[in-house]
Amino acid sequence: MLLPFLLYLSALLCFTPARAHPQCLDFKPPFQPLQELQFCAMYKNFGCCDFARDQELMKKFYRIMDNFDYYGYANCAGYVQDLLCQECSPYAAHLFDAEDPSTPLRSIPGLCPDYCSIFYSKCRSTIPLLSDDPHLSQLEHDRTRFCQYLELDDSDYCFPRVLSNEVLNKNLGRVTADMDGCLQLCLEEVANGLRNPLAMVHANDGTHRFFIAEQVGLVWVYLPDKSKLEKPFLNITKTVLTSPWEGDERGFLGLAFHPRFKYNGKLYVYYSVEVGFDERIRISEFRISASDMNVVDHTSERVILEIDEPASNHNGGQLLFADDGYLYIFTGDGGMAGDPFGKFGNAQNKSALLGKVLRIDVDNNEKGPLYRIPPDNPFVHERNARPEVYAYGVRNMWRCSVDRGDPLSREGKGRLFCGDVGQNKYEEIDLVEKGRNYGWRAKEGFSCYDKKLCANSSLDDVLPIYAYPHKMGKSVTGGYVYRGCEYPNLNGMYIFGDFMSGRLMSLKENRNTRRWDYSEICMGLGRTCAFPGLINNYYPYVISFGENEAGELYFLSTEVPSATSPTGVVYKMVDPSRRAPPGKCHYTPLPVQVKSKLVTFEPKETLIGVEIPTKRPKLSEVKPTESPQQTTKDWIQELLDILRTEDEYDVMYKTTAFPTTMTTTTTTPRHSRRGRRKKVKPRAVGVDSDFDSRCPDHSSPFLNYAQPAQKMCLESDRKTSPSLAPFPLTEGLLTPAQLCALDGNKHNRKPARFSDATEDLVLGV
Ligand SMILES: *[C@@H]1O[C@H](CO)[C@@H](O)[C@H](O)[C@H]1NC(C)=O
Ligand SMILES: *[C@@H]1O[C@H](CO)[C@@H](O)[C@H](O)[C@H]1NC(C)=O
Ligand SMILES: *[C@@H]1O[C@H](CO)[C@@H](O)[C@H](O)[C@H]1NC(C)=O
Ligand SMILES: [Ca+2]
Ligand SMILES: [Ca+2]
Repeated sequence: MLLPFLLYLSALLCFTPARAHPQCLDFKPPFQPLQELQFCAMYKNFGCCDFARDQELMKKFYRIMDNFDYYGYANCAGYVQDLLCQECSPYAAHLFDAEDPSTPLRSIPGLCPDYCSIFYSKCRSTIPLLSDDPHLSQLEHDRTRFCQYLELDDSDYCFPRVLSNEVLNKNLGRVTADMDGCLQLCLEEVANGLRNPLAMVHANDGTHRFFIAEQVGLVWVYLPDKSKLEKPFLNITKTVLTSPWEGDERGFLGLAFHPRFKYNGKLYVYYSVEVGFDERIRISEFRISASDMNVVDHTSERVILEIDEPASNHNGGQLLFADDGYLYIFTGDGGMAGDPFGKFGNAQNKSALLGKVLRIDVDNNEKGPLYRIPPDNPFVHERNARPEVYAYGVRNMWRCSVDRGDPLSREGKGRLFCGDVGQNKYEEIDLVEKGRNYGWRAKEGFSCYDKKLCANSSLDDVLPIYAYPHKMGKSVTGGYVYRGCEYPNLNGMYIFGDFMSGRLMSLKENRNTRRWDYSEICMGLGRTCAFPGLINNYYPYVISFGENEAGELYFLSTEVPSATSPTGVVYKMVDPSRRAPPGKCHYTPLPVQVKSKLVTFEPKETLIGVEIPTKRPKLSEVKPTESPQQTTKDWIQELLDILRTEDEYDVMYKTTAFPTTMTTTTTTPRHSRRGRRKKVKPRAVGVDSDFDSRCPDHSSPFLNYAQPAQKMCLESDRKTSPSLAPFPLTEGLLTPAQLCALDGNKHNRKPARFSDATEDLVLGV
């Protein structure tokens, strides 16, 4: 009984405007053409045609217009150009009913009735030249039925109204955001079945392989086509210290390939070990096997550095090579809570290797010491300071990355970003620079933690570029500045997440103010992610981020954060609003000699809560030339082939049916979807289109994975729920959406790794 009422209420509270969903005939987002279009100039800045396609359309136009005398030309040239060029519209898929691969494409774009009427009366003789749809030729003598046939179910998208629709055109080409400014991205599943996957790296050797590490001490090789090698790349499960405990921060924690791996075959790993009664972290060097480029030579291990760990938590774990070619090691403060070791903790103690960013030189270490100190390390001349120290005042940096810099200007290149996990109140993002003090334990985020140390004028610390309170998440997972090629809107955005809340976030530097602007990242609402192969939900324990060799961005999360639970998934970030122009991001991976068996990737996740209506009831009466069920062809390829063919309109229409390989349900009746949703595993998700956009209650992923059955968070709920009363931590008023988010967060409390939730309980801090 309650559910229909809530639905009704949500309908009252929210209004549902047309939600923009630009999409091209190849089922992908539109783009800015590399070379300006000459013929369909109205789509020269943003649309679905590149220069070559534009030229073809122009040729086709002249072929058609050759049939007309001067008056015919004068009357109809504009119409013919309009109709041909709608293929280049950013809404081409809507105009041609190509959003759903299972329904036939139109041969003429959907026209608004008034436009169609005039077109019909002036230029109907062009119809057989534009289309050989037999239906159209039957209707050639009946204007009303002709124009009915060309109408679109969704009249917002008909031509030319689509051009003047403000909602559809206002932010066209930019990242879609909801009313609260939450950026709506989508995901592509890349790998699954992983047990606490905590690193994804590439070897920078031109092969475009990616390597995924599991906490237990296994590293797997994946080829660019997502297939996985059955034989592990590295297996040190026997040596690695970890447990199935969901709060365990020990294990295989990081790996980094030498920048010249291609030539020297070296890689570095960071893991927990037990030596006698001591727990340590160990940084080791390995070499690739001489006989198999996809396997490490397990006998080649050389221990570069070992550090005693006084407690089982806060073990750091990031390893990376920065642009200077040195190896950076990010240690935790040792553990417990409040950095209790020594007089003022480890992090502020430069004689300790814990709570630091270390920098060492591992080149030319065949003879002599396994590593050297870079001569310009900041404290090499300071008495009692360890010369490895590069930066200090670190609590437990979990995931750091180097900015590749703007692809054109190189701006930002070499910056070192980290997420430093907080104690009781704040999580922070830092820009790590040489010799600087990152504050811990004097400070946590912007606030004082140890009042005495904090008041000391010699602290001279660097504040984070961003910090957030524990109402938003309790354990930051640092990410990357997006510098990939495929999604130009994301360039320069630092994208990161929170392990506990599952929140995805972004920072972008304002070039004028030099401040970092924050935007939350949500999963696309409604049909925003309704593209083949894309999904709008993920498991909430965001463990790590990764970049592939081309710079595309990924994150790794899991449903149950235990080193034995095979629920980890790797997701690729996708901007559904805009892609790079075709051909721009092309690369050819170097061949990989595979000796092990290959396991083909099988995606398990689906787009949920989105129904793609089967449109064009009128056309569905037309018998398809082949049944959707019987064919297993790759319909994208098929369509691309068709699009490449000369006189594509003719062929396009003949091929009326495409296999339904889309992951969405096209036939599930509305009312049953909620039932289905309840069964899905908890995950962060983009929301049903029928509880569309403007509802504050669906602005955050928390609501959705927290408890699907309770995910509605309405004004009325809030009033009756005392737990949602004012939140002390945040200055000013929270928006309803934020309140909802907090409420969702409340449902999601579970023990978790890399966080202090458990620690704070245990230690009562
Ligand atoms: C990893 O090595 C251990 C022995 O050290 C072995 O028992 C285990 O099966 C190996 N795992 C894989 C996936 O090969
Ligand atoms: C700093 O750390 C070193 C190495 O762990 C330790 O021996 C020393 O006592 C510490 N100093 C202080 C003041 O705590
Ligand atoms: C401030 O810090 C410096 C350097 O760590 C130390 O020598 C000094 O005693 C501190 N001052 C106070 C008042 O704690
Ligand atoms: Ca520790
Ligand atoms: Ca700090």
